[in-house]
Amino acid sequence: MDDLLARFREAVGEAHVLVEPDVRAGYELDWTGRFLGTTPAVVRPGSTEEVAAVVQACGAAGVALVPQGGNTGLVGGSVPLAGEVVLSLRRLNGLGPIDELAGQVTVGAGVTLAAVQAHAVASGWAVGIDLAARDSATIGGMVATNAGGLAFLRHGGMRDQLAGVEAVLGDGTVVSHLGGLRKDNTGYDLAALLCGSEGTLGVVTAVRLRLVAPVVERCTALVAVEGVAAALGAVGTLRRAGVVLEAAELFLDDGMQLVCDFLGVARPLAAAPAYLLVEWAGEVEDLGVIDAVDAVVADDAGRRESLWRYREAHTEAVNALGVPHKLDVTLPLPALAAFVADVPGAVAAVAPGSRVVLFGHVADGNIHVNVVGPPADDESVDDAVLRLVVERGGSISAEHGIGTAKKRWLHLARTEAELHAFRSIKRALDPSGILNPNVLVP
Ligand code: FAD
Ligand code: 2HG
Ligand code: ZN
Repeated sequence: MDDLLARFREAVGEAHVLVEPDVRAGYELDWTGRFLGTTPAVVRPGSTEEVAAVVQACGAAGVALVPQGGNTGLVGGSVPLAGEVVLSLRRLNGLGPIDELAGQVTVGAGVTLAAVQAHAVASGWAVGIDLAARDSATIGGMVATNAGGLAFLRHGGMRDQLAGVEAVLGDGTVVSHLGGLRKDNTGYDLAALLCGSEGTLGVVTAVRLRLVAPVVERCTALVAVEGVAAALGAVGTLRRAGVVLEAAELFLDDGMQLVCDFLGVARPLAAAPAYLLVEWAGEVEDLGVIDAVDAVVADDAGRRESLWRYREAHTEAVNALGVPHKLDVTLPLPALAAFVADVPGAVAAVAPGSRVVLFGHVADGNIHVNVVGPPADDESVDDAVLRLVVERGGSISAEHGIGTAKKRWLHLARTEAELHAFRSIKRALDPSGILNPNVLVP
């Protein structure tokens, strides 16, 4: 290890090899507090060449590494659970010029989403992806997890925003395809493959992003609804009427109470079984097509943001209750209402007395099942919920990925032939198996 640390210092400079326990600590624990590891060193390269040098040094020493961006991942994939070196990409924070003709930009992997959003807005463009962790989550981490988020309904996920990627593979070679050509039919789409690979195939160092047109007139409404079926019905009505929805989010009444207590704010409207938060490009009157019993509508930035807080603060409010088991799942839309109704019972059967908080991106069929109560290492609740999801035709990961948290259940979602192909790809791009070896691929 001393030799390896010396090679790291040579590659990135002494100041960027962090070995002090109190400095390492923030890189060793995940955002949820459920996954805690330990690392001999956190290495912070400042260029693609430095990343390649660190990867080569790890390869030569046979030491594994975990790439880390903002450490906001929710499946235990960004922390060194088996004593890996942490490779922090946050210093790769360059923002390239906006390509006004193509509507694209190239950015470093360590740039935060919020920084790219501000950069795009300053040039009259917007980024087609958004999430509540925007101030910390990095573009490289979002590529690695193929993040979804709040704008998925309108613009798709991270893979849909990609026009190219640069990455360092497991043997230290650099693959770079950042030209951003819209039509470019020249073989394997490495950007699409690296997207969602969770740091197991390559370390993303730079990303070419497609930008979208900014929305000039935007409205947000929080609508009281009877439940999931009513929320989906309202979304369908709005879409059929030609309303261009930017987001459609759902949370339940106990979530509303939890967030109000956590933030110390009043309820924005009378209690209802559930709440649908919709955002659209248009005018306040557009909401008239749905039959809303009670709704609060906002068309200025300040009031819109305060409505969003009731939804976005769920994750922090749940964390304040205790260490959560997070099960981010998708169901076919016709099965969603029954799933939401049945989950509390399925949880109670294996972990009586647990608190279950359900919310999510309803129009995408994506529900975040949060369970607080069972010890961090007790997986019975995870097992019960994921099996229920598969029984009902859903996916065990909608947008957060597999990480270490769901690796044990990947076989429920993928055939043995698919897993065999995964392993072959892993061996080809990371022959010594040093890139995040304990996540995703069983
Ligand atoms: P990290 O947490 O650092 O890493 C995540 C994974 O990516 C790890 O496996 C890591 O090894 C790998 N990785 C990181 N950087 C690189 C790189 N440069 N190259 C290769 N591999 C890398 N997710 C959603 O999809 N939708 C949401 O709406 C959403 N909302 C969130 C809200 C909150 C409050 C929080 C805390 C999280 C939320 N997340 C959401 C989860 C998280 O923000 C995303 O998974 C995000 O993409 C992680 O980015 P990161 O930079 O923090 O990555
Ligand atoms: C969100 O949609 C994130 O807010 C986090 O994906 C979900 O906290 C969660 O379970
Ligand atoms: Zn989400």
